[in-house]
Amino acid sequence: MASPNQYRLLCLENPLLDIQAVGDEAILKKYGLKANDAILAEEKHQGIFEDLLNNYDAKLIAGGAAQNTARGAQYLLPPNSVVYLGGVGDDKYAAILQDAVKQAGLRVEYRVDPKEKTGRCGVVITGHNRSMCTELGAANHYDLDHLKSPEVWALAENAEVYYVGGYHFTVCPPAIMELAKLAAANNKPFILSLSAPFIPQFFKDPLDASAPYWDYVIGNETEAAAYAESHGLGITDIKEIAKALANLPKVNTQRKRVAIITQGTDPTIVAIQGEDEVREYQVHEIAKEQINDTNGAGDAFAGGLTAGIVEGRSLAESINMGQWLARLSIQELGPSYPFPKQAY
Ligand code: 26A
Repeated sequence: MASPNQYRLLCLENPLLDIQAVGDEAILKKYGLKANDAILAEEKHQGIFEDLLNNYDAKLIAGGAAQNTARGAQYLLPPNSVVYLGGVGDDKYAAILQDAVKQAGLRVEYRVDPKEKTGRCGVVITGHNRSMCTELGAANHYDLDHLKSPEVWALAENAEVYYVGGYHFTVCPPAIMELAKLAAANNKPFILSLSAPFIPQFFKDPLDASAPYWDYVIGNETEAAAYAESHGLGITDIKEIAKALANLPKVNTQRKRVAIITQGTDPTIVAIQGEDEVREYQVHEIAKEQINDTNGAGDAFAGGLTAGIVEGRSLAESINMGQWLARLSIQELGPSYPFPKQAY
């Protein structure tokens, strides 16, 4: 059971094990992948996981975008602050995830599927690009029954902030809507990440159904552009897209919506509902040779930002916490954070 000041942040999405390797043009071409993208695996991608493991010296790293964010937020918050929900299998990959979240001090409430395998994400690094190809497996079987089970729902009711990864729109939109409505009914912040261009493109309807509940919406420049295009906004300027997102209709009128668009090393754009001025925040610079890989940089940013929101810090400070954690994460292999912990 959770006491009122525990597990203040509840996150939901797809727990995955990343099979990450430095790749080359040949492997991108073989599987028809773009250098920088995130997609769901189709039939033609089936061999990629073995290929990465056998021929590219791939590493197994805990992943799943919002699970990375949850570990990141817990990194900055007091012990027992964050709980994460998603679906896994009963296998050695789930055991690796359990170990990683234990080290991070993240509480997980997994729906364990006895028949399905834990989801995998093939990550091909080329330079500063990463191409991700996901087979959701057991993560695809997350359901409302799990969220509504008494222990899990008690954690949801007890939480003060909600973070949902947009990738979950491919899995269980009703679970997202339950959390969104719970947040609005209690005037608690609901944070949504757009996650990848294919979400606004191909999961537009469930995404739009959740939009009135977003208190914070986070994306990068390509996700923002994909949103604008799939919604026929007729704009390409990132600041204008951020404004459009901030000013979509909103259910909980006690909070102004904040739209946050990251742009790699370019400044982070922030638009606030009803405000004309769009703010810009510089990223924390780092020498190129200090970068390990940028896989998970956006998730780390969201983790730091969300930790700031949980602690009731100002928007500027929360964004700074996001930039700080992203800078730490890109120095690690994959979506990871340095241990022993560094202090913010
Ligand atoms: C449904 N899809 C495609 C996904 C993902 C995903 N997490 C959840 N659902 N595709 C890639 N990822 C995760 O994104 C992280 C980097 O931002 C990868 O597991 C990786 O850790």
